[in-house]
Amino acid sequence: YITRIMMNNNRNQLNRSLLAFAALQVMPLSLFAQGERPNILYIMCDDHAMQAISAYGSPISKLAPTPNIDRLAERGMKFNEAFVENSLSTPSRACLMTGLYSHQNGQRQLAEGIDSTKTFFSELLQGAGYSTAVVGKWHMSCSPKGFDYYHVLDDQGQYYNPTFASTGQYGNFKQEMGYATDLITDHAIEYLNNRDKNKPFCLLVHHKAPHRLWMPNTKYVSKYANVNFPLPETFWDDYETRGSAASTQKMSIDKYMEMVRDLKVPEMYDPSTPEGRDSYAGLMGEMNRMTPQQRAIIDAYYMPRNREFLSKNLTGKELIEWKYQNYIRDYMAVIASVDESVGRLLEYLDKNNLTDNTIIVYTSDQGFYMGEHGWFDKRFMYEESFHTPLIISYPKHIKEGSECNQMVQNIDFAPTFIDLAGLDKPKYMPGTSLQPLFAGAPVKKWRKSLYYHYYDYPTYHLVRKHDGVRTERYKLIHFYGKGGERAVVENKYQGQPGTRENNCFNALKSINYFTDDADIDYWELYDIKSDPNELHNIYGKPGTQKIEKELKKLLANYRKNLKVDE
Ligand code: SGN
Ligand code: CA
Repeated sequence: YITRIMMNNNRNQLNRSLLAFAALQVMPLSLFAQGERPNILYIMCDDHAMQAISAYGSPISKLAPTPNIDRLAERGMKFNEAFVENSLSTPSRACLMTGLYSHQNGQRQLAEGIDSTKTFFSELLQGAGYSTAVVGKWHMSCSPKGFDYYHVLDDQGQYYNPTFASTGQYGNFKQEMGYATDLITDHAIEYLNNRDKNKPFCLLVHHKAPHRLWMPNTKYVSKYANVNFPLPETFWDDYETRGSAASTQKMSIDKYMEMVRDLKVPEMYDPSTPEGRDSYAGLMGEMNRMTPQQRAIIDAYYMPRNREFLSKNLTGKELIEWKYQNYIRDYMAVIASVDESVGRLLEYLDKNNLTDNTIIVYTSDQGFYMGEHGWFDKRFMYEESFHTPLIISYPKHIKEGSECNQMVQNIDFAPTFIDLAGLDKPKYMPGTSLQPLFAGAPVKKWRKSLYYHYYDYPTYHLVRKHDGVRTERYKLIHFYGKGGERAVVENKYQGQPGTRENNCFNALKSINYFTDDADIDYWELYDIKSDPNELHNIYGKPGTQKIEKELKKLLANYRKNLKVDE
């Protein structure tokens, strides 16, 4: 592939020289002179919850620590209040690349959407003389742009022996042997070795892990077999004070975490229903990719476990708790590989004298439910999925072991990278460079609220559309929209035959997935400081009128200023 990079380099050389020349016009020369522009290593895992990073201290993470990610936190700054603007993969990635909210970049739902004419921050960095690369899960409905090198998975990617497409050959996916997290790390290191060393680099390492179906690597599959993870406080939430969306979702561990696919119990295959067949096909899709050697190790863990489980005939709460335990065991075993990957990358930077001039960002594309409220998956504006982990190390600029409690959001990444590259932020970007926060002291002029908007309904997990605002203390959420099939007209691609959105919609329709179809329009309000688990919706309660009015005004202002159209 070195030859391929070189060929590509020649082809693009003229273009890039022109861009670099253009960038020179806007770049402060002093930065060049002092050689201050740092390398950027951005590591983003898919669905990595804060609860699964021991630096954040959750009870489950203490039983399954992440020493390498913690090392990064010890070297740098842990952001305790980092959020996304739409808790879903493609929208988060579109936001990262464009620095725009979903309705501004077009990527509202999971499949089609990105307006690929928008400038990606990678193009700006490339034009400013950075060597740019992305490795791993790309998950956008356009090919990577603004990258000198890419080596990306097909769509969601696979855990075992996955397929990748490389620079200039997007769409031409070829299988490689190994485990996704290891392969992505190998390719990241290959890029670091082969890059143009006269330039600073910006490398995005996007892990597929720990996305559903949480398939561990052979060497870690039994790592937590004997660990009993404590249940989160809200595991048995009955959604009593909330509106209907919290009850009509399809992401509860109890009802919607699949025994066959998600929990790897193929013995429970039920061929008589479409759901049963899908679940089995989903599991086999991953299992059948394995080599006989890989498969033997995986089977040697799950088969005896399943025999014991089936012999017990668990029902009711015992069955739900079994599902929870084995979900967390697999998820944490998948994280063990992610943590190892971070260790390998840190070691590479150390060995190659790159640590001092590299800013490292560790984050996820959103938060995730690890059993809180009885759930898995994400999507809601409730804390667990609205939050995302964020740890940044930047030697000499960020004090070791520091923490930031000011609210940041994924709209801030592009402005931060643009700022680090010595460029001015394009005016149309709503986010803010995080650099002022690096000094460690509270920044007075920082934002005091955030806007969030989720659009991906009706589809998997059936989470209703909502938008809202969060301040340091309160959160106001507006749930809205037509129910079931009637919502399709509200979405740009879902009703258009031939689109992936439409195919997905039809597949779900054929299994009668859209059981919830009330039109909704209601509010929820939480006092996050006194009720961090958001169990008490206080909207409309006596004494809340003033704050409701203030927050509604704040939300209306966001919607007006950002030209939100639904
Ligand atoms: C897949 C998953 C869903 C998940 C979405 C979005 N189902 O559709 O559980 O919510 O991706 O995830 S699966 O059967 O394919 O595993 S995201 O991280 O890409 O946004
Ligand atoms: Ca994700």
